[in-house]
Amino acid sequence: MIAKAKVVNLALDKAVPLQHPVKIREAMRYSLLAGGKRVRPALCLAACELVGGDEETAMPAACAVEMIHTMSLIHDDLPCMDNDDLRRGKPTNHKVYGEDTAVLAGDALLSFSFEHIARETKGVPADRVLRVICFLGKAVGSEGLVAGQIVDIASEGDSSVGLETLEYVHIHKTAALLEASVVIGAIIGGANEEEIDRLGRYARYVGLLFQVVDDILDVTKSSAELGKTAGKDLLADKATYPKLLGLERSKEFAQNLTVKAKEQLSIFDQLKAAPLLGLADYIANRQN
Ligand code: GRG
Repeated sequence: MIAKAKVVNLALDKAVPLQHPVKIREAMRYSLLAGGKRVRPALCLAACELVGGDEETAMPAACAVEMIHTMSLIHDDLPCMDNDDLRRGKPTNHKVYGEDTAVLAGDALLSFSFEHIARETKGVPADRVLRVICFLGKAVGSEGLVAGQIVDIASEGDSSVGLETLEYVHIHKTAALLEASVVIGAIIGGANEEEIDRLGRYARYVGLLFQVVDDILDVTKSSAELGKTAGKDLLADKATYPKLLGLERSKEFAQNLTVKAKEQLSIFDQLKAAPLLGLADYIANRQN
């Protein structure tokens, strides 16, 4: 993860140089280079390498998924959405550059991500690049991230939200981009249909796992902090797995998802699949 994050950071820095008009480029770079675990690019590169491709070929696509992830965070933090002041330990984009520029920085990152794949992916047949662009577009738009976000907004404060809606939100808001990251890496690397299918299912399990772990961490972290602070219930108006299933069953669910994710990789050489197997464990055991 650390090695992959380093090369991805260098590639992102190079992909979005500071140029005229400086204000928008600064705002794009501010959020893009603000840290972050780089899970999505790491998944993209690892999937490409697993099916026999090399890191360099998938790097433009890996950068693109991080650009899309970053723009979704910029927009998610806006006053009209979650209205957050901090992201990745720094003031949010709109707090630094203003709402107008933050909206535009998100828009610019989104459109540039597709341009970057189309322009910079080298040595891959054009039909594969086209498939990558289609898959990614679908994962981000109103059948993917945007669908998850709109259903999430609509369910805010609704105490009748159940497991089905919760899963819909997570599959679209989080798993869709993780799935796209893995699948486009695999397509670029020359995977066959069964490999693409297995890797897609692996990523959907990992995506859901990501959110279940997030919900568990919210509970365990906020209760650990309760002793120190007045501690308000951070999850008061939001459906979460611990709320709907209880903490213990949520932990069991997370364990099952980890097992299922790893099972999808059984068709691959286990040594070559080690990075993706490890990534599933990393996400299951992460502490932030
Ligand atoms: C995509 C066109 C378009 C618009 C955006 C606002 C929005 C629509 C969607 C919200 C998407 C969102 C914020 C999903 C949550 C994703 C998530 C799990 C974020 C945290 O990811 P980490 O932990 O973060 O990988 P770092 O900072 O490590 O990258």
